[in-house]
Amino acid sequence: MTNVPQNITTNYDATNAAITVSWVYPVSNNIDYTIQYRPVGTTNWQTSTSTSASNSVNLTGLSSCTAYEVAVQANCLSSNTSSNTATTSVYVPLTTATPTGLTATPSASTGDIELNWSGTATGVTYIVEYREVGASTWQSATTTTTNYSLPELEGCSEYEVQVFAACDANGTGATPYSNIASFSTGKTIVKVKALLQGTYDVGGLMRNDLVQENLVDLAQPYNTSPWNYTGTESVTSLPTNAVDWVIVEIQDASNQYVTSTAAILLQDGSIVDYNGTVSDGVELCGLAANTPYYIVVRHRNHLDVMSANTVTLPNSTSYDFTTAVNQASTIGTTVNQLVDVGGFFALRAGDLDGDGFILVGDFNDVYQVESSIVNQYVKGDVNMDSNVTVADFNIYQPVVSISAVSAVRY
Ligand SMILES: [Ca+2]
Ligand SMILES: [Ca+2]
Repeated sequence: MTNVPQNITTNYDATNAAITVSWVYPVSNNIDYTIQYRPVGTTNWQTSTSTSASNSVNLTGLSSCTAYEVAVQANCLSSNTSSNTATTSVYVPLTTATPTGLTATPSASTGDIELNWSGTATGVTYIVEYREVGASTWQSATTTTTNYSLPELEGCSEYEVQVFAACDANGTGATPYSNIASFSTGKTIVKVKALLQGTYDVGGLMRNDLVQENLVDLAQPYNTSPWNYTGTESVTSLPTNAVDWVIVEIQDASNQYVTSTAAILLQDGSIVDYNGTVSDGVELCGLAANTPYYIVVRHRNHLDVMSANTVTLPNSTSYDFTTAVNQASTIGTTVNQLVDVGGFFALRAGDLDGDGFILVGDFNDVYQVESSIVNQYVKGDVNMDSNVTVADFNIYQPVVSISAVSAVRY
C-alpha cells in the first residue's frame, strides 16, 4: 500500500475554532488515517487519527494567530501504511471575541474623543477605524488596550468609528468589526428656553395643536423670506411634546451674525436639536469655546428676541427667556419684547411675516390673505390652533407698532 491521500484541503472553521482537514483516498474499507499537524517552524507533530469514511477531521486546541502545517497518512489496517502527504498550511486567526460595546465620548477637558470597548485585554492589537460620515475611506490607529483617545479632529462634522481585534497592526487574523459609534467635533451646545404667547397654555407649558394634528412641516420652514435659512434640518416625525420649529441664532458681542440652526421648540419651552443628538440644547458650529455671544430665538409669527446680555457658550444652564421680561434685550428703556402670560414670559405673537415689526403689513400681507384658512400650518394662525380666525386678529391688533430690537430685524 503506497497510495498517498490526495487533494488535501485545510480550512479554519471560526464557528468551531477548528482546522477542518479533508482529503481523497481511493480505498474506503479497512482504512484509517493519521493526521499530523504543528505550528510552522516547530519540530514536534501533534497527531489525530480518523476512521471516518468522510475522509475529514476537525483539529482543535489550536493557538490563535498561528500558521499550522498539516499532513495526512493512510493506514491500511491489514498491511502497511502510505507515505505522508505533502504538508499544507493553514492560518489560525485571532480566536477571541469581536470587540463590543464601543462608545465615543468627547472629553470636556481636552477635546479628544475617548473611545472605549469591551474585549480581550492582552495579547491582541486593536485597530480603530474612523471617518467623517459620508467619506469613502477610513483612517486608522492601533492600540493594545481596550480604549483609545482620538486627538481633536478638525472641522465641525459628524464622525463614525469602529474597531476590530487582530494578531498584529497589519490586521492579520482579524475579528469582525465592533458596532459603529458616532460622534461630532467642533460643536458647541447652546441651551435656551422660550415660550410663545400665541400657543401658551398654563403652568409654563404651551399647547401643541399643530403637532397633534400632524400639520407642522417635517422640514424646517424658514427657507423663505425674510429668513432665507437654507439648512436641511428635517425629521421623520416630531416629538409628541413638540410645538413648532424655531431658529436659534448666535451673534457675536458686536451683534454680527455668527451661525444659526433650526431646532424644535418643546411644550415647556426647551429648544432641542432636530436629530435628538442633544436632549436639552442645540449643537452649533463655528463658535469659539468659552466666549460671550448673544442668543437670538426666532419664530415664524412671533416677535424675535435676543438675550439681554451676552452669554458665555457653551452654557450649562439654559438661557431662559421665560423667567423675566428683562431677559430679552430692549429698545432703550422700553421693556416690552416679552409679554407676561401669567407668571411666565413669552415671545409676542403677531409678527406674522417675521420681519421684526408688528405692523399693518402683517395684517395686509398675511392675515388678510390667509383669513378663513382651516386645518393648515400657516403664519396667519397666531394662536396656532390650525385655523385663521378673528381670534388670531384679536391677539395681533392690540400690539401693532411694537418692534423687535434692531439686531434681530430683517
Ligand atoms: Ca411683521
Ligand atoms: Ca388660530
